[in-house]
Amino acid sequence: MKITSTSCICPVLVCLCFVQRCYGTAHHGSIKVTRNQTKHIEGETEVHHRPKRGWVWNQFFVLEEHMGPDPQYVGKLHSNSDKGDGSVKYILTGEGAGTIFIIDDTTGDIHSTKSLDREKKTHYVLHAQAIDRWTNKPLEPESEFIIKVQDINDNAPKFTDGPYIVTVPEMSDMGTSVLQVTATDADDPTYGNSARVVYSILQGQPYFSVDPKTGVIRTALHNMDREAREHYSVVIQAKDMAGQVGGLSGSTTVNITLTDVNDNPPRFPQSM
Ligand SMILES: [Ca+2]
Ligand SMILES: [Ca+2]
Ligand SMILES: [Ca+2]
Ligand SMILES: [Ca+2]
Repeated sequence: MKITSTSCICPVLVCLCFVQRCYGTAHHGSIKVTRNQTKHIEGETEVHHRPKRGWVWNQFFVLEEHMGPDPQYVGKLHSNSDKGDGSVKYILTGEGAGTIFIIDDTTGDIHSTKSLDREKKTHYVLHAQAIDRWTNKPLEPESEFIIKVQDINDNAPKFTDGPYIVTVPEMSDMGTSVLQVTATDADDPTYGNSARVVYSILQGQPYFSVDPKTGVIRTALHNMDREAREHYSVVIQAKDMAGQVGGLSGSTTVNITLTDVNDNPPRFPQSM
């Protein structure tokens, strides 16, 4: 919270009403939070932080990749001095103000007019002002807040290093590590399972296996004989949503060649 006004004579209360968007549902709850109070004690400014009751109070949320025909509702600014007679004018400045984010200067309602991409920009920093429409005097100290772009799962995992070419000695013990593959997912790793990747093997069983969590590929048989078969084409899949149905997936090919060990004693051709 940044308080830019230096002319606080008495404790000022600013109420910002926030509509909290619950992930993945159309449910809206609302929360009204009282802002920090500033008071002067012997010429010094002391800021008291109130408990936030588990809500991140100075954030709005807007869902990314919104495709609807109408602007998306973001939230509402509200000043305690607003009696509903239209004398309070709300002003929005900062990132995307007036272009992406439009405010109704009477009601304080903020809408997003464009489809946003969280993978390009995760949040916008804006400033809210409430002024008297007739005198242009500020009714509240200007305050900073954030509009956070809420993630949806719109990026499949990708193997940026593949395809891979590796070797493993023939006759290796079962469970010998061959290679670790890694898929990256551009979605938000801090929320939900949109970027939580699980690995599986699509092709290459029963000779090889992959660890679902680490992506480590191992030999799954012993006695794999180069003289019987030398090349294996293993296909590994990475699926987000922790591997659940509906997750997005990407795959890569791992070309594995068994290298020779000296396991065939020389034999003389038998003469008839
Ligand atoms: Ca996106
Ligand atoms: Ca994803
Ligand atoms: Ca996303
Ligand atoms: Ca050999």
